[in-house]
Amino acid sequence: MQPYTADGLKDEITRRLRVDEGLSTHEASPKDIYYALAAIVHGEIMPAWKKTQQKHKEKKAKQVYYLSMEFLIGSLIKSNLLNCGMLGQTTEALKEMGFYPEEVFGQEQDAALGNGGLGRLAACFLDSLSSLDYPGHGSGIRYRYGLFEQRIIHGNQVELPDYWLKDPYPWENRKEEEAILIHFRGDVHMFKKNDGSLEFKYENTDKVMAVPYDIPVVGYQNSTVNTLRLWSAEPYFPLEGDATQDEDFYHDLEHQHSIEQITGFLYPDDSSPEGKELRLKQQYFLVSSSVQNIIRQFKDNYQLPLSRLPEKVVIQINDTHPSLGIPEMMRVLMDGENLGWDAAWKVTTKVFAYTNHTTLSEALETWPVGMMESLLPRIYMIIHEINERFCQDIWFNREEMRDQIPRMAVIADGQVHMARLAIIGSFSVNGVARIHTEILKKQEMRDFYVLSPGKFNNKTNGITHRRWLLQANPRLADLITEVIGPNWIRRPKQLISLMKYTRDRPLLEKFSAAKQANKQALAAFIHQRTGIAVDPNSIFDVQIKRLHEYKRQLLNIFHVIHLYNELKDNPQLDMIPRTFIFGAKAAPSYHLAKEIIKLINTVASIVNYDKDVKDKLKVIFLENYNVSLAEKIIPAADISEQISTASKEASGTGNMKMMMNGALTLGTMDGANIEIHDLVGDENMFIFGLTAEQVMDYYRHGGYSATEIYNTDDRVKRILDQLKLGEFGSQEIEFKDIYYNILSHNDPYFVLKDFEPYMETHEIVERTYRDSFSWLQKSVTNIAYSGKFSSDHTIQQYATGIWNLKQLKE
Ligand code: 4GP
Repeated sequence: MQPYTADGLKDEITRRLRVDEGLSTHEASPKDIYYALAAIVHGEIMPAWKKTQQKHKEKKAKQVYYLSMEFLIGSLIKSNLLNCGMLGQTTEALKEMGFYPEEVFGQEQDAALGNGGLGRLAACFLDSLSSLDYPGHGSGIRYRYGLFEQRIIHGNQVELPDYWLKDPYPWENRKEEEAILIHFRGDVHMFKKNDGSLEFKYENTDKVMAVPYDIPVVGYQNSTVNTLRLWSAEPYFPLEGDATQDEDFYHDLEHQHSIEQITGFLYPDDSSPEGKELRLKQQYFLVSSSVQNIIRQFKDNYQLPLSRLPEKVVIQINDTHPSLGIPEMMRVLMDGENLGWDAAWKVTTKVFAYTNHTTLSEALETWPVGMMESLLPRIYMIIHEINERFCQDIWFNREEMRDQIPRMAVIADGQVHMARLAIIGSFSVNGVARIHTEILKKQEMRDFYVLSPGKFNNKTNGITHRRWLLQANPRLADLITEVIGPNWIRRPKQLISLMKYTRDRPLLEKFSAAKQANKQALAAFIHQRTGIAVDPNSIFDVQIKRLHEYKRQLLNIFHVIHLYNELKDNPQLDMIPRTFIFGAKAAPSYHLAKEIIKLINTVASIVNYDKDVKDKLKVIFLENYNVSLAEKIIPAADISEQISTASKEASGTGNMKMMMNGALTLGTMDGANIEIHDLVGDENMFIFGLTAEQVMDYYRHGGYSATEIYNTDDRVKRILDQLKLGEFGSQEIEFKDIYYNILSHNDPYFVLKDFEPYMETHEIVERTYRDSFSWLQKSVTNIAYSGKFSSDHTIQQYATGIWNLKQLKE
């Protein structure tokens, strides 16, 4: 890629505006500028993209395909500019042209094609694959509507559709000529061939076209551009004169609409049977298009027999959602390519690898047999056969495990168990943080671990330091480069050299100044969004993540209520001003989570306007939390709240992002917090609360009483009574459901149990913050050790430990 100068860019933007839109720069809006800029960047990317594809073909290198129902890529303009080496010049050029760069970049709507951690991880992994020159691609769904847009109205979450494709999306290339035909339903016929083997043919299937849209995944200044291929469902129009097709049917508008629905929404509401079937359709749509595409590319690129597929292809499935890829691969190999069962199974089980992202039971997918059988008859037959053979194998070869068969069978209790299918059909099963993998091995997947211990491995998550530090926090990134030079950008572990400077006062002051400037910027943003003035000298205490009971936003807001109660009792209370910042979306059908959002907003509406509180306490709920908002908040965080009930958060990745930006973690010994703790120790983070062992012990043996705490801790009683009676502040809003959930269900996430240690730890936080030098040392220590959590490191581990993939340097 030829680097542009700022002047060159100005000329090119001006030229494009004139040629494409007939506009002068004076007439152009920020959106016009954005599109001109995106076209220039796309033009820069195209040749490198083509070259990367050629290189992969020529070198006949092994490829990884990352299959995921979610890719939470956010906005691409800045990261593409950064990775193309054009961000600095562009910023300069835009300013000189009289535009605010952030306003221009802000014209791009986030591609919110994911819900949270799992989807964002997939996006970070793609960035690292390209930046490290690995041949690795994403395969996902091009939802026309991404994750809903959240509005807060009278404190309540209201969901609006996220029509992110309203304006043209400049990064995608439609590849109609590479469309793939997908079959649903229909009749399966079995024939015996001359050699005695069986042949399967399908008739009367519902046919759907999967049309790929390719998005370039640009590596960091290395000319590698991989592909994120997103599939869109479109009606299939048979060729004219094909007498077997009923024209009227296929032109029926309702039918067309139902096909387009397949890729209509991310996560359709699955509370109704129809909705659930639509999700199953989405899953099969993704895997069928991906697997057929992979086989086609393999044939085109390698000219090898399919038995050698595992030498050239590995498919990583992101949670169980794409695990139908396993029977789909069997189907393609057997029915399409004439391999026998044993040969096909040998290939399949050497190609698939599975990552688990959660042990929450409600997330362990199962599908009713009836639904699977009618929607995907051939796939169901194959799953049935996989199950039979698996159960028989245990029965005959592992007699000591016979009793476990009902717990391990893929088909049991009238359901198809997707995690079991994923484990059986994969050569690798990994968790996403050390403790998570241990829990999988010892508990959730214990039987499978006993059966095949060698499959199980850990790959602790990571985040791309390019987006989350270099791009999101240029003040800090520039300062780091000033201190230790630029090598950390390609080798993030070199951030550790910052440890040499933790006693250098003048230098630490510079880190402090960068944080302060970021806090000022966020304060300005908050003011513009909410009209509330927050004090940039207060502690910015941040909890941003999906709203879930286990993540315990409730514990956080209980602490805020407690502080508020204290301030009401004693307005002279000596405390460092605090700003509590929340960002969270709740699943539309998750009532309690929405109540918690309402509670946070209610507390905010009281606290922020109470004269007694003055400026000591502010509560900010920023609506519509998404990737772009995270990029604004994270650089300004002082405290990173990672307070899940121990054992519940598989890893967390927000914890890594905030650590990398110099926030101190206030957290439980859960997920990757434990690995942060391994690195920085008790002195540089604030750990509190029950351990995973203790939590699991309570679940197993009981012995915890929430009511007892309610009856003995006056602070807790006061808060809960305020919720129940609606006596909170001057408002008459009751939060009885929260109250009863805690007391009648014995506080399933141990909010009350961890309340006391959480309060104490907050006091320690405050004392620590008063010593600004020591705080800065801790902050820089966190940044220094955060390189280990770059997704570059994680991807290296996947590449060597699971994928057996080589970097393709020039
Ligand atoms: C999330 C986990 O909750 C989080 O701990 C982890 O860091 C992230 O995956 C990436 O591995 N799970 C999901 C999900 O987002 O949908 O199950």
